[in-house]
Amino acid sequence: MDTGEFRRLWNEIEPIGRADSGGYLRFSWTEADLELRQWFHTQAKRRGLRYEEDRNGNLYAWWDAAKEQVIDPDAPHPHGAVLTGSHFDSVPHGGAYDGPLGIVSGFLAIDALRSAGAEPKRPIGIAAFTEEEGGRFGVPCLGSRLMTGAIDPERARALTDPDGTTLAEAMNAAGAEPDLIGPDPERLQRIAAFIELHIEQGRALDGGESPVAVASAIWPHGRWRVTFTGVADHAGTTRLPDRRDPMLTFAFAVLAARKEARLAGGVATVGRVEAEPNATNAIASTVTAWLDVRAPDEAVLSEILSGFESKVTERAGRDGTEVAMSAESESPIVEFDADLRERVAELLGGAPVVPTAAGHDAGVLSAHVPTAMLFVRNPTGVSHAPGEAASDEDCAAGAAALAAVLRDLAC
Ligand code: HGY
Ligand code: MN
Ligand code: MN
Ligand code: MN
Repeated sequence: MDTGEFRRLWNEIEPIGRADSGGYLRFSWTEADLELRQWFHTQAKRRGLRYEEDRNGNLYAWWDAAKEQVIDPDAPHPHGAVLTGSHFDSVPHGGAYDGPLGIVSGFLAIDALRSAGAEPKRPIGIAAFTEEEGGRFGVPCLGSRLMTGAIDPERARALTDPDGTTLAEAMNAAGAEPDLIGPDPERLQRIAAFIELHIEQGRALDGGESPVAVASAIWPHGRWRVTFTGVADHAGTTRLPDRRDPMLTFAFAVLAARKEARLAGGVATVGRVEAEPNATNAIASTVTAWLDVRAPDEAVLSEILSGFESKVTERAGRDGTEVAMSAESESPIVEFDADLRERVAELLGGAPVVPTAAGHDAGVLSAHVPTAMLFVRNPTGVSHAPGEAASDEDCAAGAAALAAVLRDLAC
């Protein structure tokens, strides 16, 4: 594939939602998201693809088969579509490629298949899933979780963004219908395979021969809200022994998370924190922090969590504070479909097969549909930050690899 083709399409979305930091503010149901949705619609129309929005705000562009044929009668969904795609939304000041690369590559792959005269025997679709990062409402992969029934729609509607706006309010303001959100088993039943192309989020491919890898697994992971409660008081006149300062327990907790993760062999991060009343000259009354923990297996994940909880609870006792922990989202380990993974890796000339510690809609869908992922080389290894990178050549190679996979599975 010509790198110019990639660049021309990429240039169309590159400015949307870009901040002065060089990173992106593309949160679901905001102006930037609506602009990206419109762009998706335009791309579908431009190619004569059938555009569709599902009950959960996920978008699709379908290249329907002239006459659907059963390719593999033993496959779980013999008449189903081959779906590709990813997400538009970003974390605050996230990179350009995380998500949108998979959607742009879907359109480029369909263009390449058409230029080559390929004809689908089953529908090929491109999806744009909503709120994959949980960057606005806290729960990652919200669009795919709703679709697969992995989250209660009532709970989803009530999720709030940092300004206190609920998902229901945000959808209403954007002209969408929050009353309709929820499981969509019939749609899921019509998908035979899902292939998500994504920027690689570490340096697994840097310095190697291949610009593209195939995913083997996703580490189990989750997000927990940790609330530290103490007593607000004067920063000058309150004697140290009289304080019940939740900031102290919080500080200990950040170090404990790191230590437990290091000892057990996983990773833990506190990347977001809010303090009340948030005054320089007052001891805080409450500190709320969000803990992100990931590990190569479920046993290591629970070891980190239980170690963290017991150390922090013990420390809270000494600080005269209270600590409460609640899971906001949990994502079990994902082992991608072995047959599909081998088929894809072989088709791509023995592409490297690597695990990842990042979550994806592909992970959520993999519990229902044979799923595979392609990763495009990232020379900086940075992600969820403006330094995320990929060369145009590697992006074009990724789209060509995706085209080969779609052709193999659907044509
Ligand atoms: O891995 C993540 O943080 C998100 O689910 N993409
Ligand atoms: Mn991400
Ligand atoms: Mn992503
Ligand atoms: Mn005063």
